[in-house]
Amino acid sequence: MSEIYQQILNNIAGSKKMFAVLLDPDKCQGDLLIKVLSQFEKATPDFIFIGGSSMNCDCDTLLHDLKQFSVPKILFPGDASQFSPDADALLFLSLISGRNSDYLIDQHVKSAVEIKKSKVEVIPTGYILIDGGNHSSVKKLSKTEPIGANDIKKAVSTAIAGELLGMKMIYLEAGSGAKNPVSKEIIFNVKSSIDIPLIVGGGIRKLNQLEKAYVAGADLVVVGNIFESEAEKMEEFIRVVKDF
Ligand code: 1GP
Repeated sequence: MSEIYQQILNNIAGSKKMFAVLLDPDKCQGDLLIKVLSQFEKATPDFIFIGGSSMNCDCDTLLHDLKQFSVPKILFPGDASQFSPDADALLFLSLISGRNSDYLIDQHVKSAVEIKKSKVEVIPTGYILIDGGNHSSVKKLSKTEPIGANDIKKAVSTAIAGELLGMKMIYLEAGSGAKNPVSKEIIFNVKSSIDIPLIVGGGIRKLNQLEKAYVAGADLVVVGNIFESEAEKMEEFIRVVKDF
């Protein structure tokens, strides 16, 4: 079964840009959860990504809270413990910009049997951390160095390596709350070099940054941080994508 991946491919074939809201289960509780749910009543993104950076992040409860919405819920896990059989799909992320075996293959080995037994759609994704101008939690937790913000050559060859290894998508990540989102030059050059879908996220908090990422070649943009303080902005972000 690869329904969600097929949906992504179909959207790209139809020149439809996609938008995902990232929810961190550690934060999306209480008042914030109420605000998010009321936003989803007004407008829904193409996908809801769920994942966080803490070890005890409870994805199951948040998936349960979001059950009423038919939007596909995709796990974007910080580690193996964040797998939930209740999700629609899982980004099986390998941090190919880093050289820490834990995030290249070890977390995958830990969760493989449980994932295989479940009905969750698995989308192998090459995860590439690009310097976002501050210390991201991905950098801290993975203990890896990001690719330089202007190092187009390395970003491109890393993305191509991921594609050649059989990964089905590439995710260019500046880190949640990044000072600088991934540059349009990196997005454009990576997109031009691969034949698989391109996801971009990290530090996008304004509509013009969202538009820039799409114009440069992002197929799917992920935004999380800004909605934690300004959940009401979600509707206008979703409108931009629909009008794009
Ligand atoms: C982080 O790419 C996502 O993993 C989203 O980043 O939280 O900065 O929007 P923000």
